[in-house]
Amino acid sequence: MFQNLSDRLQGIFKNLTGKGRLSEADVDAAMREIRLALLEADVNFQVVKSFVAAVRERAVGAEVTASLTPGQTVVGIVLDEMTSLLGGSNARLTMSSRVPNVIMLVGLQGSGKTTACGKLANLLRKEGRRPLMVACDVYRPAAIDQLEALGRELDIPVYRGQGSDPVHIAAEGVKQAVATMRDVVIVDTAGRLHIDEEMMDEAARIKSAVRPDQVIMVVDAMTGQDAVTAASVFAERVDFDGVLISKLDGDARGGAALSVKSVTGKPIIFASVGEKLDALEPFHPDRMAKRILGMGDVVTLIEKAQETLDEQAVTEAEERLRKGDLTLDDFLGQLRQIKKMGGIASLLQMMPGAGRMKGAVPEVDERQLDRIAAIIQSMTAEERSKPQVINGSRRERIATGAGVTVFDVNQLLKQFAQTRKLVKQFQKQGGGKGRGKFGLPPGMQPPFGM
Ligand SMILES: Nc1nc2c(ncn2[C@@H]2O[C@H](COP(=O)(O)OP(=O)(O)OP(=O)(O)O)[C@@H](O)[C@H]2O)c(=O)[nH]1
Ligand SMILES: [Mg+2]
Repeated sequence: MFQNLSDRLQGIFKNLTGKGRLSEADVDAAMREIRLALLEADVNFQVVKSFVAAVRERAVGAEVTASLTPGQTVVGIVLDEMTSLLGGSNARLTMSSRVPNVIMLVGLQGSGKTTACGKLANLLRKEGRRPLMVACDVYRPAAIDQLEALGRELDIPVYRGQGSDPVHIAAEGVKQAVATMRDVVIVDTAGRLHIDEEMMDEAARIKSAVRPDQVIMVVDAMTGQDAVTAASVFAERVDFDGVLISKLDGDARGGAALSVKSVTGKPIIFASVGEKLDALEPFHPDRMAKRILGMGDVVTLIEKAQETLDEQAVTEAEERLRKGDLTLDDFLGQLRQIKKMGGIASLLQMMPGAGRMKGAVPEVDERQLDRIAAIIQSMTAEERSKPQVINGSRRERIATGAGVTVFDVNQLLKQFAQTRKLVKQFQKQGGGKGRGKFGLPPGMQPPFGM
């Protein structure tokens, strides 16, 4: 999959990571090569441009860490940006509580809609659903036969309806599902060679007749830019919810997969990786990026270094704590750790005894954490380490910078002062051992109740 692109990028990285130091010229040369490799993979020009710009900007401002060479740092940034190019987090099929749910597949001719219909039905059945496939490609009798053959192979019913009006067949298909107790309907539609008015009009009419929970655009990974253009026209005219990228098992260049999210704004939900009926899987942007960059080992190394970095920060904070001089930066660090671990609510759930206190566990507004972070981030380095310098006019500036009121800033500073006092007392009492996981003494938490 994406073999060419993968080989090219790996070559570039080998060059980069082999060097102990990176000059700006090294970075520039690597960026030029990455740009070329992406263009050759048929990634959309604009997408390439902003991708390279983003990587370059981060690479220039990147912190140099002891555990990674500059080259490895750059590779880490490329991985990160490529993951977000592919959609960032995993997108899921979202369906309503209505019965039956309706999923409609659209796409250009030969993109793999009918096959995807069977694969999706198969996947959903594995999740305990009872699918019905509806054949709305009335232009080629062979298309209906094809879906019926898939249905027989999978032992999943197919509704073929009567007449030649796909809108009517789709609507009747939904009724059929109700009558036969099927809880999810998958509508296969006709594709055309090019996106045209007629095709989009028909898709729009089927859509308004059956009101699908999800419209999925099937995009052939082998076709590159054309498919992405078609998808973006479709997004404007008919609108869809997500992409199923097909034929990823072939020697696709990668352009379609890498461009479609940026160009259409719609996430890739599924990847089809073969002709067999079980060759459909949820799409994971992070795994795909790693695969393209072909770098299991390097990735592990980078992730490890990241962890050490966090550990280092925690140890440093603990050191300061022991001396009793907690800074606002430490505070921010604690907040970030908490967020990373899934937020306060999930953290509280993990605490011993939390189960017994059901209902007593306070509802914490996670947005408060963001607000506190915003306030601290609006402070200068000096203000963070010596909050006592924060006078009235500084408070106003910080409040404006963070988009909060001066009252909020005052509250945070007050809570921080109290916390610091507590820490000092705690230290005097001979505490310091048995510190909480986050460097704060047990029972002490950041001031999220401000
Ligand atoms: N290798 C591979 N082949 C696929 C995949 N998905 C579909 N195909 C093949 O692509 C061809 C077209 O698939 P169809 O499902 O008929 O495509 P379609 O979009 O329904 O086509 P029309 O109905 O003509 O618009 C078939 O030969 C499929 O076997 C895939 O993920 N991998
Ligand atoms: Mg078809």
